[in-house]
Amino acid sequence: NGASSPVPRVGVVVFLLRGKTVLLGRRRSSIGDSTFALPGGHLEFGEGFEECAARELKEETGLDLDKIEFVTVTNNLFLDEPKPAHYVTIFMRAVLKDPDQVPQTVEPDKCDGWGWYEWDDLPKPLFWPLEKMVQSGFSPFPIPDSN
Ligand code: 8DG
Ligand code: MG
Ligand code: MG
Repeated sequence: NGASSPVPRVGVVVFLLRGKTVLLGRRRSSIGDSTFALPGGHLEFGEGFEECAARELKEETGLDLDKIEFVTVTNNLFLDEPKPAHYVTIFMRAVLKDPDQVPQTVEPDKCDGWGWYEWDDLPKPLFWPLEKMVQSGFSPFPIPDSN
């Protein structure tokens, strides 16, 4: 299973919602370098989606999550990259356990820094899997319960 036989991998990423804003950071990676992306990473063997979301957020931002839930999944081909990749990306959403907790740049080699961005005024350029969702009219915010 080396470079000659690439396989699809599973990414788990999180819409961390705070008021009308979501947490984004500028990527440092061969894939999507310098674009704004959600925190998240690779699903590890034996892990649940919620578990992976909580672990990656802790590793990348120091933040603790609450109300973690599945939102949607997309299939993303990065075939024009120097190292072609294929990700099935699981999109979760969550809120902060402690609304006053501040994101830290724990992995400065992978992300320039985190910021809260209004959904109606997102930074550019977005990492294209996210850009594609925005273009389709997708919103990560839950529909308010009418009951
Ligand atoms: P790890 O070593 O911590 O497990 O992985 P990582 O270095 O944090 O992985 P990542 O690149 O941040 O995320 C894994 C893949 O998920 C990424 O290469 C492509 C896919 N992915 C998307 N959209 C997004 C997104 O908005 N943010 C992140 N972080 N990954 C995304 O398709
Ligand atoms: Mg990551
Ligand atoms: Mg990571």
